[in-house]
Amino acid sequence: MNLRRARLAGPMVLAVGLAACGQAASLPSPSVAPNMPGMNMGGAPSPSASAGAATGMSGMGATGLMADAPVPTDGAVPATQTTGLQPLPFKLDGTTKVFELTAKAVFWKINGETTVTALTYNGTVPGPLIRVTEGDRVRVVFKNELTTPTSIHWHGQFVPSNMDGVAQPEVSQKPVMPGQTFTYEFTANPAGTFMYHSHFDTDTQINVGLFAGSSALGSSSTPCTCTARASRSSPPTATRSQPRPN
Ligand SMILES: [Cu+2]
Repeated sequence: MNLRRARLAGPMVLAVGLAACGQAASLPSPSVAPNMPGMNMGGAPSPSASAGAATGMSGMGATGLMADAPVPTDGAVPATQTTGLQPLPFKLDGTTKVFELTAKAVFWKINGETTVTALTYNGTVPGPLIRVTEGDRVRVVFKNELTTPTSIHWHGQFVPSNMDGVAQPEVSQKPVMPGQTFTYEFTANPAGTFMYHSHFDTDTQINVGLFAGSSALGSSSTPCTCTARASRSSPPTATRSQPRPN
Protein backbone atom coordinates (compact mmCIF):
# COMPACT_ATOMS: atom_id res chain seq x y z
CA MET A 1 0.00 0.00 0.00
CA ASN A 2 1.29 3.39 -0.86
CA LEU A 3 0.77 5.13 2.46
CA ARG A 4 1.65 8.56 1.13
CA ARG A 5 -0.85 8.41 -1.69
CA ALA A 6 -3.50 7.07 0.60
CA ARG A 7 -3.04 10.00 2.94
CA LEU A 8 -3.35 12.43 0.07
CA ALA A 9 -6.67 11.06 -1.02
CA GLY A 10 -8.72 13.75 0.68
CA PRO A 11 -9.44 15.82 3.74
CA MET A 12 -10.82 12.90 5.71
CA VAL A 13 -7.69 10.90 5.07
CA LEU A 14 -5.59 13.89 5.99
CA ALA A 15 -7.43 14.12 9.27
CA VAL A 16 -6.40 10.56 10.02
CA GLY A 17 -2.81 11.44 9.22
CA LEU A 18 -2.95 14.45 11.48
CA ALA A 19 -4.53 12.53 14.30
CA ALA A 20 -2.01 9.77 14.00
CA CYS A 21 0.92 12.10 14.55
CA GLY A 22 0.08 12.06 18.22
CA GLN A 23 0.82 15.71 18.90
CA ALA A 24 -2.27 16.65 20.79
CA ALA A 25 -0.88 15.25 24.00
CA SER A 26 1.92 17.80 24.00
CA LEU A 27 -0.18 20.86 23.20
CA PRO A 28 -0.39 23.58 25.83
CA SER A 29 -4.17 23.48 26.07
CA PRO A 30 -5.41 20.54 24.04
CA SER A 31 -8.89 19.22 23.99
CA VAL A 32 -8.37 15.58 23.21
CA ALA A 33 -10.83 12.75 23.01
CA PRO A 34 -9.44 10.25 25.53
CA ASN A 35 -10.79 7.14 23.87
CA MET A 36 -10.87 7.69 20.16
CA PRO A 37 -10.81 4.41 18.26
CA GLY A 38 -7.31 3.38 17.43
CA MET A 39 -5.74 6.07 19.55
CA ASN A 40 -4.16 6.14 22.96
CA MET A 41 -3.75 9.75 23.91
CA GLY A 42 -3.61 9.31 27.65
CA GLY A 43 -0.04 10.43 28.05
CA ALA A 44 1.22 7.38 26.22
CA PRO A 45 4.47 7.51 24.26
CA SER A 46 4.30 8.93 20.77
CA PRO A 47 3.21 6.49 18.05
CA SER A 48 6.77 6.18 16.85
CA ALA A 49 8.06 5.24 20.28
CA SER A 50 5.35 2.72 21.06
CA ALA A 51 5.42 1.23 17.59
CA GLY A 52 9.16 0.80 17.75
CA ALA A 53 8.87 -1.01 21.03
CA ALA A 54 6.27 -3.33 19.58
CA THR A 55 8.40 -4.42 16.67
CA GLY A 56 11.89 -4.01 17.98
CA MET A 57 12.62 -1.74 15.00
CA SER A 58 13.09 1.94 15.64
CA GLY A 59 10.39 3.98 13.95
CA MET A 60 8.57 0.93 12.60
CA GLY A 61 5.02 0.09 13.58
CA ALA A 62 3.39 -3.30 13.84
CA THR A 63 2.25 -2.85 10.25
CA GLY A 64 5.83 -2.50 9.08
CA LEU A 65 5.16 1.06 7.96
CA MET A 66 7.35 3.91 9.06
CA ALA A 67 5.88 5.96 11.88
CA ASP A 68 6.17 9.72 11.64
CA ALA A 69 8.23 11.61 14.16
CA PRO A 70 6.28 14.02 16.33
CA VAL A 71 5.65 17.39 14.73
CA PRO A 72 7.45 20.11 16.65
CA THR A 73 5.09 22.48 18.42
CA ASP A 74 7.79 25.18 18.52
CA GLY A 75 6.34 28.50 17.46
CA ALA A 76 2.85 27.06 16.87
CA VAL A 77 0.02 29.47 17.45
CA PRO A 78 -3.73 28.90 17.73
CA ALA A 79 -5.37 28.85 14.31
CA THR A 80 -7.39 31.98 13.56
CA GLN A 81 -9.32 30.33 10.72
CA THR A 82 -11.36 27.16 10.61
CA THR A 83 -11.66 26.37 6.91
CA GLY A 84 -8.96 25.61 4.40
CA LEU A 85 -8.83 26.00 0.64
CA GLN A 86 -10.23 29.52 0.62
CA PRO A 87 -9.38 31.68 -2.42
CA LEU A 88 -6.17 33.61 -1.86
CA PRO A 89 -6.32 37.30 -2.80
CA PHE A 90 -3.50 38.70 -4.92
CA LYS A 91 -2.03 42.05 -5.82
CA LEU A 92 -1.06 43.11 -9.30
CA ASP A 93 2.48 44.14 -10.18
CA GLY A 94 1.88 45.22 -13.73
CA THR A 95 0.22 42.15 -15.16
CA THR A 96 1.82 39.76 -12.67
CA LYS A 97 -0.46 38.31 -10.02
CA VAL A 98 1.41 38.40 -6.71
CA PHE A 99 0.40 36.02 -3.93
CA GLU A 100 1.85 35.70 -0.45
CA LEU A 101 2.21 32.41 1.37
CA THR A 102 3.71 31.84 4.80
CA ALA A 103 4.49 28.42 6.21
CA LYS A 104 3.68 28.34 9.89
CA ALA A 105 2.68 25.91 12.59
CA VAL A 106 -0.77 26.24 14.10
CA PHE A 107 -2.94 24.29 16.48
CA TRP A 108 -5.63 23.01 14.13
CA LYS A 109 -8.92 21.55 15.24
CA ILE A 110 -9.76 18.45 13.21
CA ASN A 111 -13.00 17.56 14.98
CA GLY A 112 -15.04 18.58 17.99
CA GLU A 113 -12.63 17.15 20.49
CA THR A 114 -9.24 17.00 18.86
CA THR A 115 -6.66 19.65 18.15
CA VAL A 116 -3.32 18.82 16.55
CA THR A 117 -0.21 20.65 15.52
CA ALA A 118 -0.37 21.32 11.80
CA LEU A 119 2.26 22.77 9.51
CA THR A 120 0.34 25.06 7.19
CA TYR A 121 0.34 27.57 4.42
CA ASN A 122 -1.18 30.75 5.86
CA GLY A 123 -2.60 28.96 8.86
CA THR A 124 -5.14 26.59 7.34
CA VAL A 125 -5.38 22.94 6.30
CA PRO A 126 -5.42 22.64 3.36
CA GLY A 127 -3.69 25.90 2.52
CA PRO A 128 -5.39 28.63 0.50
CA LEU A 129 -6.60 28.14 -3.06
CA ILE A 130 -4.53 29.87 -5.73
CA ARG A 131 -6.76 30.52 -8.70
CA VAL A 132 -5.43 32.09 -11.88
CA THR A 133 -5.98 32.00 -15.61
CA GLU A 134 -3.85 29.95 -17.95
CA GLY A 135 -1.13 32.20 -19.28
CA ASP A 136 -1.10 34.47 -16.22
CA ARG A 137 2.26 35.49 -14.87
CA VAL A 138 2.23 34.32 -11.26
CA ARG A 139 4.55 35.33 -8.42
CA VAL A 140 4.36 33.70 -5.01
CA VAL A 141 6.36 35.31 -2.23
CA PHE A 142 6.90 32.50 0.23
CA LYS A 143 8.15 32.94 3.78
CA ASN A 144 9.11 30.06 6.01
CA GLU A 145 8.14 30.65 9.62
CA LEU A 146 8.55 26.99 10.55
CA THR A 147 11.41 25.70 12.63
CA THR A 148 12.30 23.30 9.83
CA PRO A 149 13.32 23.78 6.17
CA THR A 150 10.63 23.50 3.52
CA SER A 151 9.74 24.45 -0.07
CA ILE A 152 6.78 24.56 -2.46
CA HIS A 153 6.34 22.29 -5.46
CA TRP A 154 3.75 23.29 -8.07
CA HIS A 155 2.31 19.92 -8.85
CA GLY A 156 1.24 19.60 -12.47
CA GLN A 157 2.37 23.03 -13.60
CA PHE A 158 5.05 23.36 -16.27
CA VAL A 159 7.41 25.72 -14.48
CA PRO A 160 11.15 26.35 -14.96
CA SER A 161 13.25 23.85 -13.05
CA ASN A 162 14.54 26.46 -10.60
CA MET A 163 10.93 27.33 -9.71
CA ASP A 164 9.80 23.73 -9.25
CA GLY A 165 10.52 23.58 -5.53
CA VAL A 166 12.12 20.16 -5.35
CA ALA A 167 14.34 20.81 -2.35
CA GLN A 168 14.71 17.25 -1.09
CA PRO A 169 16.38 15.71 -2.91
CA GLU A 170 17.98 19.02 -3.76
CA VAL A 171 17.11 18.90 -7.45
CA SER A 172 15.80 22.34 -8.28
CA GLN A 173 16.45 24.57 -5.29
CA LYS A 174 18.01 24.70 -1.87
CA PRO A 175 15.54 24.29 0.98
CA VAL A 176 13.92 27.47 2.23
CA MET A 177 15.37 27.65 5.71
CA PRO A 178 13.51 28.91 8.79
CA GLY A 179 13.15 32.67 8.55
CA GLN A 180 14.01 32.77 4.85
CA THR A 181 11.86 34.03 1.99
CA PHE A 182 11.87 32.58 -1.51
CA THR A 183 10.04 34.00 -4.49
CA TYR A 184 8.55 31.64 -7.04
CA GLU A 185 7.57 33.03 -10.41
CA PHE A 186 6.19 31.27 -13.45
CA THR A 187 3.54 31.40 -16.13
CA ALA A 188 0.44 29.37 -15.33
CA ASN A 189 0.35 26.46 -17.74
CA PRO A 190 -1.53 24.27 -18.45
CA ALA A 191 -5.12 24.93 -17.45
CA GLY A 192 -6.55 22.49 -14.93
CA THR A 193 -6.94 21.68 -11.27
CA PHE A 194 -3.74 21.04 -9.38
CA MET A 195 -2.16 21.08 -5.97
CA TYR A 196 0.88 22.63 -4.45
CA HIS A 197 2.77 21.12 -1.59
CA SER A 198 6.02 20.93 0.30
CA HIS A 199 8.87 19.12 -1.38
CA PHE A 200 11.02 18.78 1.71
CA ASP A 201 10.53 15.94 4.20
CA THR A 202 7.39 15.26 2.23
CA ASP A 203 6.22 12.17 4.10
CA THR A 204 5.84 14.35 7.17
CA GLN A 205 5.20 17.86 5.92
CA ILE A 206 2.48 17.04 3.41
CA ASN A 207 0.74 14.69 5.80
CA VAL A 208 0.53 17.32 8.52
CA GLY A 209 -0.79 20.13 6.38
CA LEU A 210 1.64 21.56 3.85
CA PHE A 211 -0.53 21.05 0.80
CA ALA A 212 -3.27 23.02 -0.94
CA GLY A 213 -5.11 23.42 -4.19
CA SER A 214 -4.57 25.54 -7.23
CA SER A 215 -6.37 25.95 -10.48
CA ALA A 216 -5.50 27.57 -13.76
CA LEU A 217 -8.61 28.40 -15.70
CA GLY A 218 -8.52 28.00 -19.45
CA SER A 219 -7.68 31.26 -21.18
CA SER A 220 -9.96 32.88 -23.73
CA SER A 221 -7.76 31.44 -26.46
CA THR A 222 -8.46 27.92 -25.26
CA PRO A 223 -11.00 26.14 -27.46
CA CYS A 224 -14.23 25.76 -25.52
CA THR A 225 -16.94 23.19 -26.07
CA CYS A 226 -19.54 25.71 -24.95
CA THR A 227 -19.39 27.28 -28.43
CA ALA A 228 -20.68 24.10 -30.00
CA ARG A 229 -23.33 23.76 -27.31
CA ALA A 230 -24.59 27.31 -27.89
CA SER A 231 -25.07 26.65 -31.59
CA ARG A 232 -27.39 23.70 -31.08
CA SER A 233 -30.80 24.12 -32.66
CA SER A 234 -32.60 22.80 -29.58
CA PRO A 235 -31.79 24.38 -26.21
CA PRO A 236 -30.38 22.31 -23.35
CA THR A 237 -32.80 20.53 -21.05
CA ALA A 238 -32.26 23.00 -18.24
CA THR A 239 -33.43 25.86 -20.44
CA ARG A 240 -36.46 23.97 -21.70
CA SER A 241 -37.56 23.34 -18.15
CA GLN A 242 -37.85 27.06 -17.45
CA PRO A 243 -41.41 28.40 -17.24
CA ARG A 244 -42.53 29.70 -20.60
CA PRO A 245 -44.25 33.05 -20.88
CA ASN A 246 -47.85 32.80 -21.99
CU1 LIG B 1 3.27 16.65 -6.10
